[in-house]
Order: sequence, then structure tokens, then C-alpha cells
Amino acid sequence: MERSLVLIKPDAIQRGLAGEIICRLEKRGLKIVAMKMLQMDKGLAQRHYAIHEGKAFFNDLVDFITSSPIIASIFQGKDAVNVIRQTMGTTDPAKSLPGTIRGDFGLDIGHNLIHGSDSLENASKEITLFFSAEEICDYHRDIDKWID
Ligand code: DAT
Ligand code: MG
Repeated sequence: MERSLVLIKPDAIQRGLAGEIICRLEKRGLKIVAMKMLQMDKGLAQRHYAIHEGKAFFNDLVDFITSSPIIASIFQGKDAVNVIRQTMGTTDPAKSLPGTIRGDFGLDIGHNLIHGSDSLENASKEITLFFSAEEICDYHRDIDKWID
């Protein structure tokens, strides 16, 4: 079973879309195993987005993600990394398909509502950045036999 880091970004919190986003991932069958609200500081933002350091949009990205609180979460399920990326839509909401989170609620690449890990390897690194082992709940759901 895979785990992926999901961040509900400042624009989604400010627009009151956190519940809608969580709802879509839950209804897909994914299980919440960790969740907390926090305001990212510059250091955490730079570590989380280290792969984009040096790119033209890097400073704006760090300013945006630290501008207001986010919800950090871990969702677990079969093929969770890919399934979450599909449910999110492409990076640029203007190009995302309707039916995806970004395609239904976004217009601008700098305000794309949600982060989801892009590989299993990055998921595990990103999870460690945001959560300690004690903050992750390993629990059983009876309905999982109807989902997995
Ligand atoms: P994703 O969030 O879909 O994984 P990414 O990892 O390539 O996308 O980029 C991280 C974030 O950086 C993305 O959610 C929005 C911002 N970003 C990416 N490309 C950008 C660009 N060309 N101009 C402005 N912001 C960009
Ligand atoms: Mg990415």
C-alpha cells in the first residue's frame, strides 16, 4: 500500500476549498493516515521544493507556500501516488481536465490548490519532512475490503 504527501495549499485554505479537496480524495477510496494545519516557514519551503531551486518561479513559489496556513496530510491506498496525481490534474490548472481538482477550481499555475508527491521515492522523503513516525496513524478500516 502506498503513501503520498498531500498539501492543501494557501489558496485552497483561503478559498474554503479544503473540505472539498479532502472529500474528493476520501471518496476515491484513499485513507487519511495523518493530517495537520501549519504555516510553512522559508526553510521548510526551500527543503520541500529543493528540486526547483534556481528556476525562475522558485522565489514566488516559496513566497506563496509560506504566505498563509496549509493543511499537510498523508493519504494511503493502492497506487496512491499516481491516483492522487490524476485526481489533482496537471500542474497548470488552465490545462487540467474538468473533473480534476485543479481543472475544476483553478486558473493559474501559481495558485494550483494542492501538492501531491510525484513518485514513491519523493513521497517518502516529503513525508519525513512534515511528519514524525508518531504522527502517522496505522489503522484498519472495515470498508477497505470493498475498495482495495
Ligand atoms: P506539481 O505541483 O504539479 O508537482 P511541479 O513540481 O513541477 O508541479 O512544480 C511545483 C510548483 O511550482 C507547482 O505546483 C506550481 C509551481 N510552478 C511549476 N512550474 C511553474 C511555472 N512554469 N511557473 C510558475 N509556477 C510554476
Ligand atoms: Mg511536484
